[in-house]
Amino acid sequence: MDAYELITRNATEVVTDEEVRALADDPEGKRVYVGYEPSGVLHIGHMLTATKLIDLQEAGFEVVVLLADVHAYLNDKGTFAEIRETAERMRDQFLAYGLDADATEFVYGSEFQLDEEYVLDTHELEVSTTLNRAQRAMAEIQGGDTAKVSHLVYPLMQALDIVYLDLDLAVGGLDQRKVHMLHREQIPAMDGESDHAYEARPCLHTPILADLDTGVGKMSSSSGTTISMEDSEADIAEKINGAFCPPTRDPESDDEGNERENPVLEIFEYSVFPRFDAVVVERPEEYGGDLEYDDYESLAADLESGELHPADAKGALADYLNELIAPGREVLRELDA
Ligand code: IYR
Repeated sequence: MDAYELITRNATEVVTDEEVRALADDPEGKRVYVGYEPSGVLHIGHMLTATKLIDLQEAGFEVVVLLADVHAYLNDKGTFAEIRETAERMRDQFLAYGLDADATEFVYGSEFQLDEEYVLDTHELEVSTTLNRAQRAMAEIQGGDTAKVSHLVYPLMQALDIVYLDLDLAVGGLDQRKVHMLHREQIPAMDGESDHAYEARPCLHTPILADLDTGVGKMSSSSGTTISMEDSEADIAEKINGAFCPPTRDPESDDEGNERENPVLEIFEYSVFPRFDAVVVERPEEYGGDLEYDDYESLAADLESGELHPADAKGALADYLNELIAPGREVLRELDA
């Protein structure tokens, strides 16, 4: 796979394609990042963007993981001391998941976001951004029902992070899109206090997984079922077994199954196939024997045609996910020992 394919596979969108093509031409020394509000334990949403970071490392980029402690504080995720403690638990889990330790830089937001220049730049953005715009940028990120002043400062700081970390590409789930658009519009108009370049950077957005149990709406770490590094092999099997994964879908029918997403297929596509050369679905001889898939499309086609039964697909998915999660589970066990 060439660099452009590695960058864009499974990406919902890149902004702009032209800028990303230029990056793909020369990844050497270029910096890409994802920022995470520290939560202590990685869940499958973190793993999806981490898979993209692994793609980018394979393409030759330097990866920065921002442990966004100040942002988590602004989003009411606990006291600052609590957040710092949970952040420390995340680094080793990312490495256990497969990020290359030699090509990954972990940065805490508080290492630079409390510096005078950064704070003054935040204030400059506060002056130039309307309340309405900042609030809209936060719609899909904000925790809690009522917007606080902190929720308006949050996206402005995130827009600035891309400048202060000298990044060449900002990566995030599709829920980060409006913050990235704010970055692209507001940053080039800044006077700016620092020596960093106040230029808009390209952005890449990964899909958001559908709700595991229903396929309706988005999977969330705060409600519904999610899969995390803490899950045992049995937990994973049970959760995947209960996931929404309809058998064959008749494209002519308008039954509600056609309007739902299939989270089992999504996890195969975004988290499993990028990490394995092939997926083997084990079946007893009497049911046709093992099936082997070199790519996501052939597995999805077999599920659609009925050749692959949902129960067999789920069994295989649980096994592959467990293989991806097992090293992180071990890290958590050691941290808690
Ligand atoms: N908004 C992210 C956290 C975050 C991401 C980046 I990229 C930053 O520069 C700062 C914060 C979230 O929703 O988790």
